[in-house]
Amino acid sequence: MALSLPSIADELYRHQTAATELKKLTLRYEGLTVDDAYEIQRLTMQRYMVEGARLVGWKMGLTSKAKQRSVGVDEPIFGHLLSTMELERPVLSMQGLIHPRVEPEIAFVFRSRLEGPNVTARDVWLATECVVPAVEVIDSRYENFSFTLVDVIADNASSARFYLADQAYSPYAFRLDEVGVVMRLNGDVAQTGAGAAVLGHPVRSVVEQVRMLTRFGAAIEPGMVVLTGGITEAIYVHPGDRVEIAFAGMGAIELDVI
Ligand code: 0L1
Ligand code: MG
Repeated sequence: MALSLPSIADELYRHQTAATELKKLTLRYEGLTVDDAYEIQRLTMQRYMVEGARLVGWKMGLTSKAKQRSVGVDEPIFGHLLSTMELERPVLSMQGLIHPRVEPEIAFVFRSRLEGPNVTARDVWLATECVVPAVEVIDSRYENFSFTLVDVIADNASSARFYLADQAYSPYAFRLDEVGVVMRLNGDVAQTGAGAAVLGHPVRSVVEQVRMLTRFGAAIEPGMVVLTGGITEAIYVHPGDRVEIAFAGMGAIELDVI
């Protein structure tokens, strides 16, 4: 089928807003590249912004070796975070979602702009206002949560919802690579992990985020949030579930699914 990136973006937007699955783009459109996929992602997100959503930050995906292996890649990807994706309370409604999964993350919130190909971890620390425990809800719009790299980038890196805990912390309070996480589903331990699962250290994820954004002429702006990536594997959730995520030394998030 002939490639029209705006019409593919239109198709994705329709499936995202209607919460309906679609067949992988790469099965239907030959020759789609990673750059095409980021352009589809940008065009899709623009649709939401024209309707009033605000760009509030970025998310890094495929930041753990396990996730990279599952897609057969060795580098992370990124997506947009919109104001409409942010949960004000730790309550996740299944409305508008297909087959959501949740994963614990550490979010960075920025006080100053970060851009450029040569950004370092030191630049990231200087620009960081605080770090916050977070939960990301991912929800691939593809059938069976199955995709290639190009498909998932076009689908905004499976981004669906996110929640930041009420309490923020100084970025210097803890070694973020050593922060341990225990995620329980309805009282049973479902996943455990540590911050080091995120590219070795969550700050590396922000460095990568800035470098990748630079390629596309974008930046981290003051006030923005970056979700650095899953500390554990994501787990499927269903109505009635309660997910408790304990971040050692950083409190806990209790998320109810309705
Ligand atoms: O946040 C993530 O790491 C998800 C990236 C996309 C892959 C997936 O949906 O599992
Ligand atoms: Mg994630």
